[in-house]
Amino acid sequence: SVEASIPEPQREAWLKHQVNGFKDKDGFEENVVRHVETTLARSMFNCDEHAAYSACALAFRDRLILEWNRTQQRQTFADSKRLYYLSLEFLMGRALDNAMLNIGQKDVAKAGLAELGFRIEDIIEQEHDAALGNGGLGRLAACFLDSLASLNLPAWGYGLRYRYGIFKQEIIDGYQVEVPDYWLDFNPWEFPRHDVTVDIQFYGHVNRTQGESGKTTAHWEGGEMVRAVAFDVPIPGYATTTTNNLRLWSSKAASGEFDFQKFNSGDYESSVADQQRAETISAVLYPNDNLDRGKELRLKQQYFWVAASLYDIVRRFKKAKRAWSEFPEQVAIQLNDTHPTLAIVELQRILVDLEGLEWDDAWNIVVNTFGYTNHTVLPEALEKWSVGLFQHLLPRHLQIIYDINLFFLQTVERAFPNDRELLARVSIIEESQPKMVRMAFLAIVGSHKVNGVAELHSDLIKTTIFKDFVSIFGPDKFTNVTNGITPRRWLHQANPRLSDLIATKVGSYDFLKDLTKLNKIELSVNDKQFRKEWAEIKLANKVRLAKHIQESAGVTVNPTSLFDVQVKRIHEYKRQQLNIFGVIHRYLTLKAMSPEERKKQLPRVSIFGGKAAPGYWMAKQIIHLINSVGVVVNNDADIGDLLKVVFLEDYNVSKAEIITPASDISEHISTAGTEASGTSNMKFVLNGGLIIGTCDGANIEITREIGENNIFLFGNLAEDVEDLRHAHTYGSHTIDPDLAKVFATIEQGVFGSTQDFSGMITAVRDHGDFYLVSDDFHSYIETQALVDEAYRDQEEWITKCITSVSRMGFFSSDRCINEYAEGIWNIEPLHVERDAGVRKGE
Ligand code: B1H
Ligand code: IMP
Repeated sequence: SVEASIPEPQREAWLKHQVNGFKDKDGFEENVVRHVETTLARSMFNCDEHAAYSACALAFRDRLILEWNRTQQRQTFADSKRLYYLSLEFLMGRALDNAMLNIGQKDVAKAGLAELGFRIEDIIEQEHDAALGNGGLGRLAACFLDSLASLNLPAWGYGLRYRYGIFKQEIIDGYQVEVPDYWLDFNPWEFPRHDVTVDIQFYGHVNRTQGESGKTTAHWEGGEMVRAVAFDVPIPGYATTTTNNLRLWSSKAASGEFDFQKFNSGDYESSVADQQRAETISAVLYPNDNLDRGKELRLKQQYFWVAASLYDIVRRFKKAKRAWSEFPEQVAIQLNDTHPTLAIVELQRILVDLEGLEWDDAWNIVVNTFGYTNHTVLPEALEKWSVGLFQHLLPRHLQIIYDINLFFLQTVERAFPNDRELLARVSIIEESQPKMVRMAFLAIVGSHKVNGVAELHSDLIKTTIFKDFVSIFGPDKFTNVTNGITPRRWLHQANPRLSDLIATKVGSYDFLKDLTKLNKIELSVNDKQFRKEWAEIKLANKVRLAKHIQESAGVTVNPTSLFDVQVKRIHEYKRQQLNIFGVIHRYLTLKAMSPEERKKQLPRVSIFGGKAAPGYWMAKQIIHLINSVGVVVNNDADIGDLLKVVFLEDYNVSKAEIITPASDISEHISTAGTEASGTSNMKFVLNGGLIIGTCDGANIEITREIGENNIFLFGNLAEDVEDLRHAHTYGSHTIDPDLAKVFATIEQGVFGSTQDFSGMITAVRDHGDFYLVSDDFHSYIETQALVDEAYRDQEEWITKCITSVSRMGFFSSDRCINEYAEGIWNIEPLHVERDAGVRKGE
């Protein structure tokens, strides 16, 4: 048994004093009061809501860590294969509500807090979001952790513990202003492991020695060391005791002789400066979504995190004293985009340089261990690092990359003799000025599976950016795993009333574990009472959002208007500019009507939200235009409630939990072929909203599942984009006449300074309209008119919503994780039942 790993003489004492978490309301209250009075050193006389939150979180943390320990012990004991998910981003949001719901103790906490004088909603609101991510990629990683634990899969996440997460966005005079997000003041959800540290080397040089056998070994020497310290975040599964681990690394100075000498020689300041320099590595999340800027510090972050994680993974593997050849049977490592691609090189280095394996044996292990997920085809997001920077920062890794490339190109040459162009196209080293390392190519060569994140995207990578690699490795290396979302957070937690209503029809909450069970509600689509409650819940969610809009943006909106929502990172490819141009068109149309005619129009609230990367000028212009249009439209007496334009500041996970359940229609309108998947599209439909979108990413599969009648598709298709762009550049590009009127209005200064918005207009009119805004404008406007028409028929609209929700089962991240587990990782669930030992493979 697990207990047998405690030495016999001490076992009794340890087992006798085993701690258990609270079991009921009384136990919960006792825990909270104890934490208030001892851990927080407060009393009932000065326990404010934040202290109550802290104590409540600590009470839950105690429970989590006990289950965490049991899970880890059993996983260690069972010695089964584990998955390690390497991601530079984990956009977790708040933890308390999620922990209460997953453990199944929210009612207990609610009652307990009430007796202590607090409303649970107010307590939940106290928590600062854990925002260690930019957008979809980071949130996907968070959904995956929830599913991995809920499915009892042995898995760890590895990431960086940024001191500053994604910046807080303030809107001042219509402009985005970035404010640092210092979130670690009080974080009860992490456990510092000051005993789990790894020293990470940078810079230096490579020496070679020759052993007796004549074999040469490379030694990476000199340079500087930075220490990685582990912080563990417990991840509770839903309705299971499995509690997995997210290990985040924090950087600090490695106490070396060097520092000590400086210190002794009186150079105190510079020794402190070294300290700060080391801490800089994990100081801040790079705030770019779908953009690679090639900064040295970013490469340092990547190596620091990857090297610490691999050290930890290899250490754990070595504990079981197995042969190295068994490594891929014990360890699966998934690369969340190319950000952790150095892990491939680092594992090869560990095996060859430190463990003395032959190159080919090591390489076999490496390739069978790694899987790589591609999340984007946008050229500006594909990572490349200059050879010079590599040489400087990671000299040994550069050599290994060159060797990997050499052996790879040799196999290509054998299979496709005399095709020099092919060799140049697929080389991991781009022969440009300066030479660059192409990280995606390295990731493909070093992994056994490469996947895209939605069907269209997976097809596109096979036919465009990775086409040659399909010929080289064959099509089986490439696969699709369509993204998913966790229904625990995105339905049960964000929309509890809808979840409860669904449960009455499904007969239980089983749909939260098997989302395909949602299909049972389709039987009730004509049930009057059910429809009435459905509509009431949507309205209540809209009232709640209207209140939030009033408080945060100072705009009064009528909750019975159609709520039209586009919330996501601001990016030209996501086309918020198309949306706001459409809003201006609507405004002009309303203005041109007679008062009588206006009265017949359907009131709409256009809600925007999202952050622009701080250096992304065009994205910031888009935010400014949205706000400027809002000022004019919202104060136009002719318009009244017919149109309101709102920009919600600081869109994040906890705000998404308020916004998502309140939408009638949401916009997923990227230029076809640019949005790899999108995941908010799934969240909106799951919450009973419809979507307007292009034939892009997961929209296509959503359409297939819910039916064409339940979605508003428009615009050009991915297959036509290239020709259209070509025509813009080499043929004539006539702007859609309605769009031209919108431009003219902006240029007249109706929304303020014309200069501010000129870039957005010229991009479309004069610079080739790369994102096809004009090409899709007419179709967009027409389709928005269809949305109005459909919304007028509320009965039919509700039917569409219920039908859509009932068919969303496919988009659970549980389905998605099961596909990875079977098709890529080859891992199995490990049931954790307290006091009942381990059951494998159920
Ligand atoms: C996605 C990114 C991304 N794709 C580079 N790529 C980054 C690229 O910091 N960087 O350098 C950060 C993020 N993010 C998104 O991934 C896609 O755009 C979405 O379509 C997709 O749904 C999501 C999850 O797969
Ligand atoms: P690691 O795998 O050494 O990083 O340990 C992670 C966690 O697994 C520990 O904190 C323990 O909870 C558990 N664990 C590690 N080694 C053992 C063991 O020998 N027996 C039981 N549990 C273990």
